[in-house]
Amino acid sequence: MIEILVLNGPNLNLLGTRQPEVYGSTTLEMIEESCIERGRSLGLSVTCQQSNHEGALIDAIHAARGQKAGIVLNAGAYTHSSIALMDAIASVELPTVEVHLSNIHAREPFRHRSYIAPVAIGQICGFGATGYLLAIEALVAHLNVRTA
Ligand code: CA2
Repeated sequence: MIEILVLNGPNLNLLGTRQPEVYGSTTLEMIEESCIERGRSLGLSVTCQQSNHEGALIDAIHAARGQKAGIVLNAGAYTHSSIALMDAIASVELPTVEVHLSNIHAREPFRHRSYIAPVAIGQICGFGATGYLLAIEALVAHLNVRTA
């Protein structure tokens, strides 16, 4: 079975508890469950991980090499700062869809730059939790997986 990794970065474990006006009221656990369910309906196995630590995210990306068909990544604020994460994505050569709950381009200028975008196959932002499901579908389309 095709397997994909849904990887979330710093502070996203707090989803649904604070700043609902920016990030919505859906918890990370609910998002992960919906990703697993969407994967199931598409005939994919979805594994979800979250870390607040840059190195742990890099380790998860490295571990995905040869094990997963692709990655859905919300790198949180590391999106705007981490050349190390960019290098990790580039090094594993796995198709990666960048996701953000908020529309980073409509926010502060420092959020407009993404170090992930140049090494991702595409970016989905501004659609809240639905963005993760759109990202899974985009990844499936990219992989040309036959859907169930
Ligand atoms: O919109 C997104 O998904 C972001 O990746 C979220 C990051 C932010 O730094 C990016 O610019 C855009 C922040 C995640 C913080 O999540 C929280 C959730 C609840 C309460 C506080 C923070």
